[in-house]
Amino acid sequence: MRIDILTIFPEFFSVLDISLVGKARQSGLIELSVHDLRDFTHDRHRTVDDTPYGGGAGMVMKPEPWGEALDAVVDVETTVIFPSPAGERFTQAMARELALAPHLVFGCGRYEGIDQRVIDHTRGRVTVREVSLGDYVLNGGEVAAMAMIEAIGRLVPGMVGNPESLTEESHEDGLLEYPSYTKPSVWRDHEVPPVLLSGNHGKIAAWRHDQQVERTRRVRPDLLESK
Ligand code: 6GU
Repeated sequence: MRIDILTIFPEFFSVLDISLVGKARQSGLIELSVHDLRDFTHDRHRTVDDTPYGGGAGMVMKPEPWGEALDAVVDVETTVIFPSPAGERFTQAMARELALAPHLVFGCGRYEGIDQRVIDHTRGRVTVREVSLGDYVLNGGEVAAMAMIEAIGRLVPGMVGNPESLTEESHEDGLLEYPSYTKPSVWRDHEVPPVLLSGNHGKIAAWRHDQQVERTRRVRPDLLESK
């Protein structure tokens, strides 16, 4: 998979050199490039923003640098993702789908957003998704893009040592994960649930499923309604 990131904060993404995504890059499974949006400006101050038409607070990112930057990285098989609190909700299902894409471009906006014509124009040429992590506001798309890249990157075929650890985790089956324990069997007077020491694999599987349902009902009842 190829990933291009467009941002005015390229140094933000140096953390991708470490972590699982860093290993995927070393092995060639993921080919990731970060581009400075200001390299696509032509004025002395490398201006990327301007005041909004119609008035209002904050600044809007100008269309011209975005147009040139996208022209430089987008081709026919590209999916362009614009992280935005006004986008559709990012989910595990979306991560699974995007992990199969040959080429992702993340357009990281700052300030009050990108001139809407950039998104509309790009949508006329390739697949475009405006995607939000959740119902809260970040200062820009960089942290959101990083979270999405980690969620997508670990699902790229060939990525994780043990594929079973992918199917058993939270959200893969629409439920939260069951609690996990390791040695010692008693720690500060807290015992490991005895069923896990029983050696009865049928009972263990049933207990874990009950824990998943109970935990989901308690903290995320919304996930049960959509099942
Ligand atoms: Cl994708 N961007 C911004 N700026 N804020 C967010 C978000 C994205 N997702 C949640 N909050």
